[in-house]
Amino acid sequence: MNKDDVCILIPTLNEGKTIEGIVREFISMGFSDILVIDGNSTDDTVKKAQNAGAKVVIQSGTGKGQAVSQAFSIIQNKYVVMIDGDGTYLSEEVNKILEPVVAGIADHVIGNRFANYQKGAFTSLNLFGNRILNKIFGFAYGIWLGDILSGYRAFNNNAIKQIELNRTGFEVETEITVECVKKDLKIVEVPITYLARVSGAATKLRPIRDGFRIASTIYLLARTHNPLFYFNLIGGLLTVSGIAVGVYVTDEWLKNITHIPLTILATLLIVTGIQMFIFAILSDLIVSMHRENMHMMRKILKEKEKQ
Ligand SMILES: Nc1nc2c(ncn2[C@@H]2O[C@H](COP(=O)(O)OP(=O)(O)OP(=O)(O)O)[C@@H](O)[C@H]2O)c(=O)[nH]1
Ligand SMILES: [Mg+2]
Repeated sequence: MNKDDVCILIPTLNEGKTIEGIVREFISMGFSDILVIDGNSTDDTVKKAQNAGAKVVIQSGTGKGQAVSQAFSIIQNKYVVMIDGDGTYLSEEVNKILEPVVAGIADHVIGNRFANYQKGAFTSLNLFGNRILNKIFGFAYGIWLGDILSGYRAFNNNAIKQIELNRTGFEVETEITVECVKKDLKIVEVPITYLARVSGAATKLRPIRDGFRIASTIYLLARTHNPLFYFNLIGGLLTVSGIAVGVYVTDEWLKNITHIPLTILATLLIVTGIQMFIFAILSDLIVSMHRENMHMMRKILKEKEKQ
C-alpha cells in the first residue's frame, strides 16, 4: 500500500490538548495527507494541527456528522481512515484498521473498542448504552456488530462515494454503519485499543440525549431496510396497550360497570395495531423487491466497470 493513497480524517472540536501529537504521529509513520475538519474550535486546535502538518478545513455547519459528511465530499483518496482527535485511539494501530480495505476484503472497517479498553475509557453509563445500542442495531438490521459507535474506522473510495449522510451530530457513526448495510458494502470489525481521555479534555457527547438520538436514528433508518421491525414495533405497542385497556374494561364490565369510551379506545388500538402488522408485511414485500432490483443494478454496474 502506498501511504499517499490514504487520507487520515480527524474531526475536531476543541482538541488543542491532543491534536498536535496525533498529527505528528501519523506524519512520522509516513502518512502525508492529514485532513482535520474543525467545528470552529475556540481553543488553539486549528493552529496546532496546521503547525504539525495537517490540512485544516473549517466545517460549514455544526456537529460531527456534518463535518464528516463535508469531508467525505472533498476526499479523493483511495482509502480513508477516520479517527477522533481526542487521543483515545492509538495511531500505531492504523495498519490493523487499514488492512482489510487494502486487501479488498472490506469496504468499511470498524475498530472494536470492546476488545481492549483502558479503565476509565468508558463510564458505566456509556458502556451500558453502547451495549444496548449494538443490540438494538442487531435486531433492526440483522447484523450483529460489536461496536457500531466506534470513532476509529477505515473506508475505501467506493464506500465514501456511496455513503449518504444526513444526520448532523453524534448519530454519524450509526448512519455510516446503516448506510453500509443498506448499500451492500462489506463491513469488517477489527479489535483495537481504547484509551481514556486525557484529563482536562472535555467530551462533547451528552450520553442521555445523544444515546436517545442514536437509538431513534437506528429505529427510523430501519423503515426502509427492515419494515417488519419498524412497523411491528408500532403495531405491537398499539395492540398491547389496546389489550391492556380491554382487560380493564372487561374486568369492570364483569362488576357491572360499563366504560363505553374506553371500550371504543381498546377496539381502535387493537384494530390499528393489527393494521400495522399487515402494513409491515406489505412494506417488507416492497423493500425486498427493491433490494433485489438494487442488487441486480449494482451487479450490472460492476460488470460494466470491469469492461
Ligand atoms: N468538526 C467537528 N468535530 C466534532 C464535533 N463534535 C465533536 N467532534 C469531534 O469528534 C470526535 C469525537 O467526539 P467526542 O467528544 O470524543 O465523542 P465520543 O468519542 O463519542 O465520546 P467520548 O467517549 O466522551 O470520548 C472528537 O475528535 C471531537 O473533537 C463537531 O461539532 N464538529
Ligand atoms: Mg472520544
